[in-house]
Amino acid sequence: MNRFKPKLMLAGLLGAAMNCGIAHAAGAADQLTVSDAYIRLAPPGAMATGAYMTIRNAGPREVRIVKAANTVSRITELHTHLNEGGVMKMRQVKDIPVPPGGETVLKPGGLHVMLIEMRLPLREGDLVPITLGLDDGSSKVISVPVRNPGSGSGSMGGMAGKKH
Ligand SMILES: [Cu+2]
Repeated sequence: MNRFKPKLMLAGLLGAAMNCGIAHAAGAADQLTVSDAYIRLAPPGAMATGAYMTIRNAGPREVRIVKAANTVSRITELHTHLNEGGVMKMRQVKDIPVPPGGETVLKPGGLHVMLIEMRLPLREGDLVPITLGLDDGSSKVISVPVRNPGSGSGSMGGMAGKKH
């Protein structure tokens, strides 16, 4: 009953369009590389913070990130910032597309992964696994360091959050 039949395997290859998914664990995740990822160290007591990164897609078709999860917050959402009458507001988005042969940059003031309702306080240097769920059902796990935007030579300067 469990005997492996090479003939079946060949038939499977020929009928790949129908059998796709069986031995296809990684999928679009294989095409993505993530660099410059970090989680912004939020002030003590903050209920939420953002994760930022550059996502490159080496594949021939658009890949959409449709969900995210992580180990340190109860809720993980995909967000963007919109300028509404001069006021920057965060808005949840249903997906984040990464163009074929191109990249999408998640950065402060733009797209980001939102970590909401922290389970534990983050410390600078912590590594947080974040799982990105893709539109083909595959997923990619990345290890993201916590960084303090106020320390070092921050690229953004300014908005350090010191004003009330
Ligand atoms: Cu947000």
